[in-house]
This record gives sequence, C-alpha cells and structure tokens, in this order.
Amino acid sequence: MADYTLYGHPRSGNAYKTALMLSLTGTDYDFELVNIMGGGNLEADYLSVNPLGKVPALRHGDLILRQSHDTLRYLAEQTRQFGPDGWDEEARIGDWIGFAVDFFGYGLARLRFELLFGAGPGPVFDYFKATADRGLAIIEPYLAANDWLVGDRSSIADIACYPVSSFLTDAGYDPAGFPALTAWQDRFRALPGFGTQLDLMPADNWPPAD
Ligand SMILES: N[C@@H](CCC(=O)N[C@@H](CS)C(=O)NCC(=O)O)C(=O)O
Repeated sequence: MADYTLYGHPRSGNAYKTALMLSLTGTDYDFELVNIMGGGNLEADYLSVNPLGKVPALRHGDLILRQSHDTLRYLAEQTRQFGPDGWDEEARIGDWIGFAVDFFGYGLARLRFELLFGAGPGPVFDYFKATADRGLAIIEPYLAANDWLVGDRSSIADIACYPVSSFLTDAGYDPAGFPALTAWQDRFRALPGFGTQLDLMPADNWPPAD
C-alpha cells in the first residue's frame, strides 16, 4: 500500500492535475476510481472522504486534501519539486492557478463539457466561449515569449494549467491557431513521469465505446 491515495476519474481535469503531480514527482500512490459519471461521487462512502462530492481527493495518512490546487502545493512542499523559490514566484504561481480556475475551468472545460456531455453549441456554449477566448488570448502570447509559466523551469503553475489546456480540440478549437500553447504542451509532455489521464487514473471502461 502506498503512502498516498488519489481518488479521481480519468474524465476529470482537476483530478488529472493531482495525478500528474504525483507522477512527475515520482511519488507512489494508490488510485481509487470514483465514478463521477454514474453518481459514485455522491454516495455515502465517497462523501465520507470528500463531503463536497467532487474529485480529486488526496489522502496522506490522516490528512485528506480536497482541492486540486492544495494537492499541488502540498506535494511541492513534501517532495521539494515544482514549488516556488521565494515570494515572487509564489505570487506568480498563484496568478496562474487563478487563471486555471477563472479561464480554463470556467471556459475551456465548460465548452468541452457542453460538446461532449451537454447540449452542444448554443447559448450556454457561447457564454463560456467568451471566457475561454479571453483566457487563450492571455496565455498564447505569454507562451510565445516564455517557455514555462513561471521562471525558466516547469512548476506547479504548468501542472495546474496543462490538463484543461489538453481539452482544446474537444472544446471545439483548432490547435493550429495556438502554436505557442501547443509547443508548451509538447515541452510539458516531454517531462519525465508524464502520463495521460488514463495512464495515471486507470479505468476499464473509459472512454465508453460509441
Ligand atoms: N475546486 C475543486 C473542483 C473539483 C471539481 O469540480 N471536480 C469535478 C470533476 S473535474 C467533479 O468532481 N464533478 C462532479 C460533480 O460536481 O458532481 C478542485 O479544484 O479540486
């Protein structure tokens, strides 16, 4: 049994953040699949782990973390990898974690959800597209001038932003329109320990057959 247990689902961009951090830092973990597609996240067993009924959750001994970005900060401290060096980096990492929530979580991730699981194109899609467009207009020129989001090395800022960035095509965008973002994704995927959602959070029947 590993010291850490990750509760998640391969569909979840937030759980993928924690899974990537565990894998990129070479931290052993057990994986518990929570079937968020079938309501497993709202069953009593899982609510005793996370009363919010969301994934991820990360257990380490008696401690349970229930926010993806807390898991990144915690594992950065535990492993001394991918964390900030000083308060300027801490604040810049905070900016990108905020970006991941404000523009990717409430933009790109919502578009993907609408196209794959929701009503498809329509007023809800258009509402979230305005946010996603705004976020992409921020990150694309930034990455045209910088290899990594904070400083000159990969950090938890990149780990917070990569998962939902990988939904670009599923969210209805043509990646060819974002050369700097896709070059950064290539750099990120080349990091030792990188894995896909399914590599890091295995589930027998995901994605479901068409
Ligand atoms: N603030 C949370 C958000 C977690 C979240 O929204 N998880 C989604 C999957 S990406 C979920 O569990 N959704 C199931 C539900 O809300 O029923 C975090 O950053 O960890």
